[in-house]
Amino acid sequence: MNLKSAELLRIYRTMLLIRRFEEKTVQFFQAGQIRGSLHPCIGQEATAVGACFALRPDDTMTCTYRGHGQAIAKGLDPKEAMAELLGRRTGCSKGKGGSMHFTDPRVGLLGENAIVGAGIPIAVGAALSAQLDHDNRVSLTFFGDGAVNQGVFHEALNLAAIWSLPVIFFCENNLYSEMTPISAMVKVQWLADRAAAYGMRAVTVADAYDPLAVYEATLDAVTRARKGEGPTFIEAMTYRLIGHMIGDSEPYRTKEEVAQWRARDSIVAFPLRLTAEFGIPEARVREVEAEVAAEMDEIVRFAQESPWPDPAEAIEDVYA
Ligand SMILES: Cc1ncc(C[n+]2csc(CCOP(=O)(O)OP(=O)(O)O)c2C)c(N)n1
Ligand SMILES: [Mg+2]
Repeated sequence: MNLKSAELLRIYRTMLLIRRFEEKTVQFFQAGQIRGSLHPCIGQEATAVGACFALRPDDTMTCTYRGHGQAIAKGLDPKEAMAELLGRRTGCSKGKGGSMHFTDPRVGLLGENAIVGAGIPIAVGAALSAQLDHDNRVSLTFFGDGAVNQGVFHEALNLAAIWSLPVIFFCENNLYSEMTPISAMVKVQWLADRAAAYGMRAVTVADAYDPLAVYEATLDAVTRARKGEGPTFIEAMTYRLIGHMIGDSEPYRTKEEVAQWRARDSIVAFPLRLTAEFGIPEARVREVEAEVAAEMDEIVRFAQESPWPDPAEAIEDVYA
């Protein structure tokens, strides 16, 4: 691992910002200020940040309805993300997309997607365009363990393998698909085995609460893809620390199981590691935390002070 202190702190800063951002979205949702449904990524910050840290700004990415953190890690302005959630005109989708439809082509964010598995073929298409353009870009798609039984998952993986496309299939295996445990959906132990069956490289990150392990696995996949060595499937073992969505009373898992993962929370563990393992002074870590708090105030102020869209704008940017 040859990351410099500044890079390690940037990883922590982004993870912490995402955690604080998501906590704020929960508050706004409970106060009735965010409409629709909300699927926070609390607990899964290390996958979002570790993976996106290995990407260039011009690389493309797709993700799911649990994608606020991934979008921010890819470079989406968190002010525009919060404004989008509050339905404001300054939001990344002009306030018309909401929580599950963050999109920003300026940072390679080709979109969140509410349909399970639907971002996967879009990412394969982006990888094909990168291959045809010879521009060395890669494409990464985040999806959950629940997506691996969708037909399009298999079609997309096969196509990417036979055409050696520069795509990274990033599966966040958080052990549940909504309220269904993975053991009730899949007979194999490792989802990576499915991808290997299509003839691509497939790896499992056993501890995807460690952003550096995620980064290393992704960087390796990205390096291979840029060299023309084709796709990689990454299965990242992670866990969401709160319900599937706000309103989920979590009857399908035990408090003990959640507590075990909470004890390993990367937002707590990683800053301790920065000091103990990498020798970064604690004062620097505290500075980063203060910066994040100040940035969050600014994000909330920007979103709340932003104008509402005019009803006449409702059908602008709609393709039919
Ligand atoms: C095609 C399709 N089927 C069903 C749903 C309903 N649904 C929404 S989220 C979800 C669970 C997906 O779980 P997973 O892929 O593991 O992602 P996670 O929520 O755990 O991040 C389901 C079944 C949907 N959105 N799209
Ligand atoms: Mg899941």
